[in-house]
Parts: sequence; structure tokens; C-alpha cells
Amino acid sequence: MTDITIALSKGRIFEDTAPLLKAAGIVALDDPESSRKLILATNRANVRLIIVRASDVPTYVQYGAADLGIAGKDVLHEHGGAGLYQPLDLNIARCRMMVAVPEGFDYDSAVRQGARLRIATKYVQTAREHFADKGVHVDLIKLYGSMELAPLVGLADAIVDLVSSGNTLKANHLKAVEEIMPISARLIINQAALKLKREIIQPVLDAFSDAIKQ
Ligand code: PRT
Ligand code: MG
Repeated sequence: MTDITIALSKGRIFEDTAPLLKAAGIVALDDPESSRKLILATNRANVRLIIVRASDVPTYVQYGAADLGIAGKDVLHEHGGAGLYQPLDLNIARCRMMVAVPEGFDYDSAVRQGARLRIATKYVQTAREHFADKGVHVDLIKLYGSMELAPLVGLADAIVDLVSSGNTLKANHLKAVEEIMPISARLIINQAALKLKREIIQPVLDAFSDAIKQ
């Protein structure tokens, strides 16, 4: 019997994905939030889940270590998408990729005057493209988390980060000044696996597709 492996991350993505998996008849036997297992069996003998960092999901699927995965568009844009089919926008884990600055900072006139901006972000590729398109000169500083801190302590003029409620920006006296792109999670499939294991992957794809229409 053919087996398939689905790569997921804990947290927001898993919360929103569990109902979709259920619609496809897939239920994890352990709760990934409480279990320390990295490979989770499901109610279906030929389907297993692997739990990886959100930003590692495309890599596992690209190399075929997982056949399918669910990853945010933020992560996919940074990864580049090589070797991946992205057939479905699941419309979950939604937020926006934004440029944000301290409340008192006049971003528009800094940009108008051709200032060179220091930008702290985890999303270096996305930020580079965005500012190149605008013709704004930037120095990019790569961070791995808590970007909101950088402008508060003089590490950067601005950040590029995800915003959903806006509460984190507000709590740190920052304001969003530009939207780069809307973000949601996508189903991704290894291109070779889709061809070789279509019999088992296609029904999962169809079930997800039906579930998000409802
Ligand atoms: O934690 P780890 O480093 O392993 O990875 P991760 O932090 O990327 O994972 P996780 O689970 O936090 O996020 C997984 C995915 O959820 C992301 O790749 C996005 O596609 C999606 N997502 C949706 C978000 C948000 N909304 C979001 N608000 N990811 C992060 N945030 C953060 C944001 O970076 C900021 O710090 O939440 C904060 C802002 O939230 P608000 O509500 O205060 O605006
Ligand atoms: Mg996180």
C-alpha cells in the first residue's frame, strides 16, 4: 500500500488545519500540541503527519521527505517554491505582510527624500523585492523573531513583519505604513509525489478543496 506523509507546523497552522484534515478523513492519534513526537500516526494506516518548524515545511516537501504540507505564503515566498505544486489557497492563518515604523516616524517623507532605510526582518527576500520595486534603498538586517523590538532599540528604522490584529504593533508604539501582500496558508505538494501517488493524494486534495468551499 502506498503511504503518504504530510508536513505541518504546530500553532496557528495546525489549529486551522485540523478541521480540513478531518474533512479528508484524517485524524491524528496524538495531539501535536501536547505530544513530543515528531512523527504522528493517524487513524489511516497509510497517512502520517510530521511536525516541523513553519519555515521548514517547504523544504521537507521540496525534497520529498513529505509528500504534502501546509505553509504560509510568507514562508513560501521566502523559500521560492522550487519543486512544489501550490494548488490550493486554504484561506487559513490569514494576516498581512506589512512595513511598520515607530509611531513618530514620518515614513512617507523619508521615502520621498530618498533616505536609505534600515529594515529588520525575518523576510529578507520579500523585503528586498518590495523595496527594489519601490526604488527605495534599504539595508536589510536579518532577524529570527520579535522584529517589533528592533526599531525601539535603534537596530532599525522599520520592520517588515506579519500583522493580524495589530495588537503587537500597538503595544510597542509602532504603526503599519504599507501593506506588502495579504498572507494565508497554502497546500503544497511535491511535484514528483503528485504524479507517483496521485491515487492517494488526489482524494485528499479534493476533500480539502470541498472543505474550504463550505
Ligand atoms: O515559531 P516558529 O519560528 O517555529 O515559526 P513561526 O513563528 O513562523 O510559526 P507560527 O506558528 O507562529 O506561524 C505560522 C504561520 O502563521 C506563519 O508563517 C504565517 O503564515 C501565519 N500567521 C498568521 C502568522 C500570523 N498570522 C501572525 N500574526 N504568523 C505570525 N504572526 C505574528 C507576527 O509575526 C507578529 O509578531 O504575530 C504577531 C502579530 O500579531 P497581531 O495579532 O498582534 O497583529
Ligand atoms: Mg512562532
